[in-house]
Amino acid sequence: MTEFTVTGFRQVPPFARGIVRDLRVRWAPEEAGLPYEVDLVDPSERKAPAYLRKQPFGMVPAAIIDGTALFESGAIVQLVAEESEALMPTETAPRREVVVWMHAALNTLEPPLDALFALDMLHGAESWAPARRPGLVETVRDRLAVVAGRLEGRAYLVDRFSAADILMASVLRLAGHTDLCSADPVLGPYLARCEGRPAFRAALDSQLADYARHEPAGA
Ligand SMILES: N[C@@H](CCC(=O)N[C@@H](CS)C(=O)NCC(=O)O)C(=O)O
Repeated sequence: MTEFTVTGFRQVPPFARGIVRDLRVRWAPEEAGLPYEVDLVDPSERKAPAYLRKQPFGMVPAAIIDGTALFESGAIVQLVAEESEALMPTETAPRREVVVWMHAALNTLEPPLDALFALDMLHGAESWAPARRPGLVETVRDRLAVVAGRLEGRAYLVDRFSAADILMASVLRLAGHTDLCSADPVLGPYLARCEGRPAFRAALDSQLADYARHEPAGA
């Protein structure tokens, strides 16, 4: 990989800062020690033809790797991980486990956690919200319990830090406005361990610095 550019939003509401999915895509090259550049898109331009050529759904993140336009945060993290043993073991069995846990994070944990995040941040005042929330929290708890079980006696999902932890920790951060992870004796320390990594701090700092640079005057 000689060229890696990540696209994130130029600005987002405060509740979404540190959550938007370009964070995980910045985190991966920080861990791998690979250089990357950031290219920001204004949210108002996300449906413009020029941006849709990079990300057909008009979302972030998008990325360019060696001239190829790519999208889907999980796919981008995986492609970066394939370049670095720091993120993807070379031995077959642990490599397969990393791929499984990457998909578990994206497909089994992220949907209910994202729904809870959206409910609490965007729809809390809707008449249907109080009826919807308990069932959603129960689903989230069930799935978090499986992750906690997997992490029992392990520092990371697959023996040592990998791309699976980038995705799982990024997804668990969606519950950061609740104590669902922080109060758990396994998930709380796991998330703190992941968030304490210098590469995570660098990725988060770079995302937050981009928002700060583009803060509207008088905000
Ligand atoms: N499955 C996609 C989801 C991307 C996504 O939901 N991005 C959000 C920001 S975190 C977005 O761009 N939302 C704007 C919109 O939906 O128009 C991925 O993981 O890349």
